Amino acid sequence: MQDKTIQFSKFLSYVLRHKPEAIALTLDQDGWVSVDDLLLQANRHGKKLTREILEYIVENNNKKRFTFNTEHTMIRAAQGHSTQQVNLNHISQTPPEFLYHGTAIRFVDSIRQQGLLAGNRHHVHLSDNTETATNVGARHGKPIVLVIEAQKMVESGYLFYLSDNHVWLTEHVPAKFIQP
Ligand code: HQG
Repeated sequence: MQDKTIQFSKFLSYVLRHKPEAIALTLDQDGWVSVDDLLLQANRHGKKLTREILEYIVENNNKKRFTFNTEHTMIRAAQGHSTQQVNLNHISQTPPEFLYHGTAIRFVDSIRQQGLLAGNRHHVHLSDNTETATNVGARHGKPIVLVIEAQKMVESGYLFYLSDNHVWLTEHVPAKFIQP
């Protein structure tokens, strides 16, 4: 099951975050799509995805990347969208005093100049613990964890959101809120 689910999980990230149109899916503004439609279109496009595999992935995905509604009739990606179809209506939340952003050492000079940019994603992703941030940074190279003065950002009017899977999101982190 494991290998197969990693492949399906990547496929789900692709269609639920980035390119729903690749399998003729339309997501609603909050990222939801009906499970029936997803299974139908996936299978029409050659992916032998079943309800059972979907249940397994949503439950066991290491980062809880996908969420069902309570009836398990709808599914969405918790965060990480780039498709213009979605504009997640996250409720803004008060973050802890500090949040952490893991990145690769080679990006630091640019980040210190421009601040943290969302890039292709809709938001900058932050963690409430350094361990997660280190793992996120290590995806890009030798990791370094930047400390973000989240509370000071709030005092300056910046908004923060918490995704279904506990990733802190904000649109931009100006360099002055990144600790030296
Ligand atoms: C960097 C994974 C230069 C930024 C993880 C990062 C996370 C800059 C990279 C989620 C910059 C973007 C997001 C600037 C930002 N100059 N580099 N001004 N501003 N960067 O993958 O935060 O597996 O888009 O530091 O667990 O690494 O997708 O963002 O290194 O939660 O579920 O540009 O992705 O989750 O890389 O990761 P990414 P990220 P999933």
